[in-house]
Amino acid sequence: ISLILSHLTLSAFSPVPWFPRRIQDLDKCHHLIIKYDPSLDHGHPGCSDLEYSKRRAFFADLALNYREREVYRKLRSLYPTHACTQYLDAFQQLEKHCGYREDNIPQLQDVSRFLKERTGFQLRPAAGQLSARDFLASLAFRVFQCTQYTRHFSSPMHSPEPDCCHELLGHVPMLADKEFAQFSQVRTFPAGPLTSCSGYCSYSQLYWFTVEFGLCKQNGLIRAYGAGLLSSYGELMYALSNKPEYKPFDPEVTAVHPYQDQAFQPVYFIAENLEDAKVKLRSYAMKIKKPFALHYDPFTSSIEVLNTP
Ligand code: TIH
Ligand code: FE2
Repeated sequence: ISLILSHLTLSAFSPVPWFPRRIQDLDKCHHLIIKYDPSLDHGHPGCSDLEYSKRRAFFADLALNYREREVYRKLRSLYPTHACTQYLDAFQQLEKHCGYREDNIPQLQDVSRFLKERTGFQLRPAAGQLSARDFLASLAFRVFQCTQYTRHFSSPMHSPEPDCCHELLGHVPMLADKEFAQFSQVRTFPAGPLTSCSGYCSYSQLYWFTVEFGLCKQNGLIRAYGAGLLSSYGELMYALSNKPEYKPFDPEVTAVHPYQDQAFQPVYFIAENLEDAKVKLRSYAMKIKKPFALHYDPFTSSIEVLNTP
């Protein structure tokens, strides 16, 4: 007994230190010895060779980002029970035609071509997160602006900002659905050019609680269609856990609901279905008085101002 007790006391004071127990844990073993780092060690033969250092940094980045496959693997396991059917259908297509795989990062051009054929949406590389006005304006042309960098490796299951995991796993599958593509364009158009006018910021809120964090009913169950949920393992689990508050999607209420982007959402809005959400949004947008009317011509991909005061 005294042996067991001394063991218990010992382990209480010195718990087993962390060490990798599963092969996936190797993602956390990336501490580097900098002794021979060419940029720090003056005796290194490549010390003053900038090109060489850059190339080394490039490969170091690849190695550090290796865990991206973890984001893919974990999210993919949640989709069948958490994502809406539109998402699941498109995801299957993307795996078949677009190089969506655990060990591959799909290329912007390939995915853009895929979307263009299906729904007319195109992807465009963005240098970083854009203003709501610019972002929404591009949706009017069925152009989706994509960030190019990856989330920090210390937090693969949730990122406070969009990154390429969010664009590829969150937005792209939904943009491959015809109905949703129309939803994204109809609702925001002509929001872009108007978002800077006072009183029109409600479009950002509507975008946030639908395209980013929207939930919908499907066969009596709640499913996610918002990209911010579909790209975050942590928040996708949380959103369908019954812990947050749920409200029925109603543009009048949603448009004035404040949002925050640094943590999980305290409130989610549930749509009856995507068609219903689209109809409601359309009639909401029609009721808003606008200083000028706009018309989008899909043949020339341009916006015309119809009447100016
Ligand atoms: N939270 C999302 C993710 O982890 O993928 C990224 C974001 C979407 C919208 C704002 S931040
Ligand atoms: Fe997004």
